[in-house]
Amino acid sequence: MVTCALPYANGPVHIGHLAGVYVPADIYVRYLRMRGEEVLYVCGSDEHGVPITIKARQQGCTPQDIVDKYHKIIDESFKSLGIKFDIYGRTSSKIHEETASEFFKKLYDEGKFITKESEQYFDPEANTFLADRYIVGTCPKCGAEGAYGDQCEKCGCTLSPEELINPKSKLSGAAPIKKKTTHWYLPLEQYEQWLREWILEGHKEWRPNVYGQVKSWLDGGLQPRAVTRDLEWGVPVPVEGAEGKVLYVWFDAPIGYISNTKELLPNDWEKWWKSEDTRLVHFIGKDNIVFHCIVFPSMLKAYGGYVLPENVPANEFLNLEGDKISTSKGWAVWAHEYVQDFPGKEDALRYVLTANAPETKDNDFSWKDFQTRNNSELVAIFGNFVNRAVVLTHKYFGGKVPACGELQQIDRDVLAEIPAIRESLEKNIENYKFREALKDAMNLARLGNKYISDTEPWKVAKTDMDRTATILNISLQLCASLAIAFEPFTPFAAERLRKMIDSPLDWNMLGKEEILTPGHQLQAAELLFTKIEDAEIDRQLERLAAIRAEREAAEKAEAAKMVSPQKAECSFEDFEKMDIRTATVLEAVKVPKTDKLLKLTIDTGIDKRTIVSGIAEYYTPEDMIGKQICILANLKPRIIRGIESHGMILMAKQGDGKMRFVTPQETLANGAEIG
Ligand code: B3M
Ligand code: ZN
Repeated sequence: MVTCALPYANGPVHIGHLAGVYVPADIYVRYLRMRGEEVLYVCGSDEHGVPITIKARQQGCTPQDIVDKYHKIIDESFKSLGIKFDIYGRTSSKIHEETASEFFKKLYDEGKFITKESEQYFDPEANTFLADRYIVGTCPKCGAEGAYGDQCEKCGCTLSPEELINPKSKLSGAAPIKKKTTHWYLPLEQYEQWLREWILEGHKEWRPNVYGQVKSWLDGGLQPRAVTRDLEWGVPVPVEGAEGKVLYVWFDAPIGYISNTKELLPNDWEKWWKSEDTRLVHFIGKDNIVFHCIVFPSMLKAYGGYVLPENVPANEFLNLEGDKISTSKGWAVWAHEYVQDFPGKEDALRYVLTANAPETKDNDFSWKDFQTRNNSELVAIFGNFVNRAVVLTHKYFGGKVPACGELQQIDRDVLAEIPAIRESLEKNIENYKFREALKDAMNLARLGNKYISDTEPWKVAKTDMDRTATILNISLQLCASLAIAFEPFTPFAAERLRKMIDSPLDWNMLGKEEILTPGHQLQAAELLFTKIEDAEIDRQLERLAAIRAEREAAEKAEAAKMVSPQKAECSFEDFEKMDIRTATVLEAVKVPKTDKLLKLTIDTGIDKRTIVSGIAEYYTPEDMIGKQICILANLKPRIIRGIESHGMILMAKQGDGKMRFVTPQETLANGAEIG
């Protein structure tokens, strides 16, 4: 039973999701299937939760409209990338509501929950409780407006609504008040000891990032977790007196794995969840670890009779061109856009996301690396080898697999390497090390490519057809092995290859010396992979550059509004000491060898003098000449870069650091006093 985290149906999936969860799971499942394991591969959309209701409100539609839209987009992107679930269900389905409801009810009836009364924010105008996301205000940490009650998206800090400055309801704009409400909680602390034994003692083989996160949660001590919310969108709490309450999205979503199984196999689902020989594996991203390793297992344990995960191979995050992927900032490569922009190159994305998978640490996706890996690995090694073997077989043997003659040392050496590669590939996949496994598969292609380059059958053919036959036979057997080894990673190319050489899909054949029998007819040669040109990459980079520029402009505009705090008090006498006057710039030149300094000759009405000012970043000398400005005339002269500066130009400086000189509303006589 293999599950993938249910994507939130409030946006499309991007390469971070693919690399973190769906591509590795798909590799694993395809591998198990080839090995003859009985596998059920389940996913679906997570269609509840507050962000979906917020998006609906913003777009003036219902939450159902939102999830209908994204469910379809996500489902199609998975299909187009060859990620083949047995079912891609949804948590707004009837069967899910029934299943989640029944799950809650049983725990409720058996007294597995506790209730707690707490004070929650309430919108007195909209007459409804407010989820943290529905409260916005000023971030206490960075001063940004529009920070949410749970998080500031600007500086990324975690918040609670209490911390927001000037909190407002997103619904009505009213200031929220606190109101008492009662919720059901799963007392996780009761499961702590059991979790310790099951995971910390029993699953030391889990990935260090997963094991470590679980350990730190357990060491920190578990608290009761609310499993209900005051909200309208979700599975209604099936208890009298719970009107206006729904199951918390993180309570119902993992039950989605079960309800989606039920949807597919109404009469046969239980064996996948309740029989002792079921192995359950959850593929997730690192932000979901606590829910899959602590909360959901505790729910299953409380319910009783369910199997627990054998492993939870969570990945770290994938960045994009050095920056964190962000849906709200548009900083992403969307799966559905990729398949449109690179038709026929689904495998290239799967390949690169696996080669770069963030299995042990966060990793970066860059378009240049994508291009290089496609062109110099898939095309130049794997594709090139297969193409040479098949084309030469057509050329010399009418497309029929030639017979293998007597082996030479170089043949024996190549054949001797294959079993170890296969063994390593299997071990790596079984241990969820998909990057390493892909390297193994690629090593097999490398082996073939080197073999055909070293033996040069196109030259041998001029003198020795028997030897040519042997070389091509060995090469074609390797191609057949590659079609098996690459099926989990690049399934489209693997299938094309199998069709081209008409070879079987059977893991047990991998590495065998006679997968294809002599005389066996090949189909016409077809390129397995094609090059990606610079222009295609440049187009993607330009798109990202535009997004980055837009974001930076927005950030600057935001920063410009920020106001520095007021300085310490000064006395009227302090102020009176300053002689501030109007003056006109007569001449302006850049101070040599500096970026920021202008040397200005100023008519102050009193005299003509020199002032050196750090405004060259904002004004050219030509901008300044003839401008009336304000100066602090009696500032003690200072030597700046060898020039005596006699006074200071008054500048207004805004939050983004931009400076503007201050000029009187209408032109005045020079030397007019300001105060
Ligand atoms: N939808 C969170 C996420 O996409 C959530 C996963 C649910 S798995 C049961 O990160
Ligand atoms: Zn902030």
